[in-house]
Amino acid sequence: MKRALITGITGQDGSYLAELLLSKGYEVHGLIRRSSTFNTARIDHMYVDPHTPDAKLFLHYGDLSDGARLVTLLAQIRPDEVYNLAAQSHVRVSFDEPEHTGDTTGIGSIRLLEAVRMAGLECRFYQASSSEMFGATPPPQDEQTPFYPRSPYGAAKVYSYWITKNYREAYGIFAVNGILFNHESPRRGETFVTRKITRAVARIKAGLESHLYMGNLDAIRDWGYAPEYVEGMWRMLQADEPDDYVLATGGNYSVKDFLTVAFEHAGLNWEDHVRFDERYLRPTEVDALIGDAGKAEQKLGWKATVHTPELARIMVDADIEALTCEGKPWIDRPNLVDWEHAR
Ligand code: NDP
Ligand code: GDR
Repeated sequence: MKRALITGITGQDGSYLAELLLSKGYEVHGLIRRSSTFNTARIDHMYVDPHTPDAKLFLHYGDLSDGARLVTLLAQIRPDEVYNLAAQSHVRVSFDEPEHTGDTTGIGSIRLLEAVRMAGLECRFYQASSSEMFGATPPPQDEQTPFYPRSPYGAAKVYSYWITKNYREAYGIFAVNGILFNHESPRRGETFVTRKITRAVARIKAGLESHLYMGNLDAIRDWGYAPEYVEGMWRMLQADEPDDYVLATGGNYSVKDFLTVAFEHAGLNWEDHVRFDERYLRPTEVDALIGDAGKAEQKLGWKATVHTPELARIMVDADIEALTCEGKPWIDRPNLVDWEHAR
């Protein structure tokens, strides 16, 4: 039985990846942060009491800012695969908290890589790199495209990208960068633009709200479906050689396009409901990200099948359903736990 450690297991991707690895028979360990409120809603449906003999999911307190804890944990767990998904992942917030973002999203990765080395492990290592690293470099972007980050978040991810590559070259660690373009789902954090829109559509449709305040509607993104992207992460670690890969759909949609599809799916017109608030603008914006995932298709057999319009409809349906299920645990919301239908 293979053993994996996921940092960021309570996030969108961490929760889908944990499901995927459990379904493949892995023993899964997750790093979680101590919080005064519960922060495990996305993984509660997978959790079974660790005292039961069939328990396969184990959670450990820790933080990417605490290097000593990472060494102890890695030495104790001795995973075959480490997925570093933890980060302060919000680009707008990274302008408010640049130092914290650098410490977590940047230096956090070297703490984890050092922990792998100090624990003397021969594990495979996945780094959650991002299309935000391309920033101002025009699309289409692929593995050869130069980086030009436009935020403290993007700059921190560039550091993590290079340090992952450096540890591969310097110490022979099987370490890979997955350069993932935006990927979304019903589990997406509520302040990212897609989920903000689909939640608002559901609430406006139900008569609970009438307006939605937003920033730059002209930004272009390549939005894919998160469950497919975690499959790509896993495939990168099963390859014969460590390498870096872009995962993307190749789609070209503006925030306005996403608004149009999402509101129309609920029989609404976005122009009746969306208002501008400059607080959602960024000091420097990334205008257009459109990925070329040809290498992943050729070498890993990975290809996105869910494109942005279908994704928007999946998310609107899930948010409408979530409103009717408010207060129920996630396991009772089929749209949130069943992603097989999209394959
Ligand atoms: P989320 O924001 O949903 O999840 C982030 C996770 O990191 C959460 O589990 C969070 O814990 C954890 N975390 C944050 N800070 C720390 C810390 N200091 N120590 C330990 N854990 C921490 O992100 P996604 O799931 O969307 O993304 C996963 C990774 O992929 C991130 O690194 C992100 O930057 C990157 N990425 C995401 C893309 C996307 O489109 N989703 C595209 C490209 C890259 P808690 O729940 O306690 O807050
Ligand atoms: P992004 O995602 O910055 O691409 O980073 P986000 O959804 O936050 O923004 C996408 C685009 O929408 C514009 N926008 C708004 N964004 C938010 N959040 N709220 C608004 O009200 C709003 N109005 C317009 C933004 O300006 C931007 O152009 C995500 C994160 O998941 C990163 O962690 C990841 O690395 C990248 O995707 C790839």
